[in-house]
Amino acid sequence: MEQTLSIIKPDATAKGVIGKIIDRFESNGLRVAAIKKLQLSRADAEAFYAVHKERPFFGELVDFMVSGPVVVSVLEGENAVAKNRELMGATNPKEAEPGTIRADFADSIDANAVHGSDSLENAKIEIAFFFAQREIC
Ligand code: IDP
Ligand code: MG
Repeated sequence: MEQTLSIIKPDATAKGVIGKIIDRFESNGLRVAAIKKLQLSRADAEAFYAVHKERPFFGELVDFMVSGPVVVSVLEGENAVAKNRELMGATNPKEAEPGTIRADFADSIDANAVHGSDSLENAKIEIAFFFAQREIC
C-alpha cells in the first residue's frame, strides 16, 4: 500500500469538475484517505513548488496556483504514486493519452488540472506539507 498527494488545480475547481476527477481515482483503485479545499497563499505555492524555483515558468506557476481554490487529497492504494501519474496523463494535455484526466479536463501545460507526487519520497514530503497525521484516515 502506498499513499500519494493529489492536487486538483484552480482551473479544474473553477470548471466544476472536482467530483469527476475524484471519480477517476475511486474508480481505479485509489481510496481517498484525506481531502480538503483551500486557497493557497503565495508563500504556500512558492514553498510547495520550491524544486521548480529556477525554472523559467516558476512565476507563472505560482500565479496560477494562487488564482483560485484547490482540492488537496491523500490517495491510497497499491502503487498509488505511479497509478495516480498514469490516471493524470502527461504534463502537457496535448501529449496526454486519451482518457486521462489531463486529456479530458486540462487546457494547457500550465493550467493542467491536477498535480500528483512523482515519487514515494516526495509523496511523504508533500502529504506532510498539507495534512496532519490525524486528518489522514
Ligand atoms: P508534473 O505536474 O507533470 O509533475 P512538472 O514538470 O513537475 O510536471 O511541472 C510542475 C508544473 O509546472 C506542471 O504541472 C505545470 O503546471 C507547470 N509547468 C511545467 N512545465 C511548464 C511550462 O513549460 N510552462 C508553464 N508551466 C509549466
Ligand atoms: Mg512534478
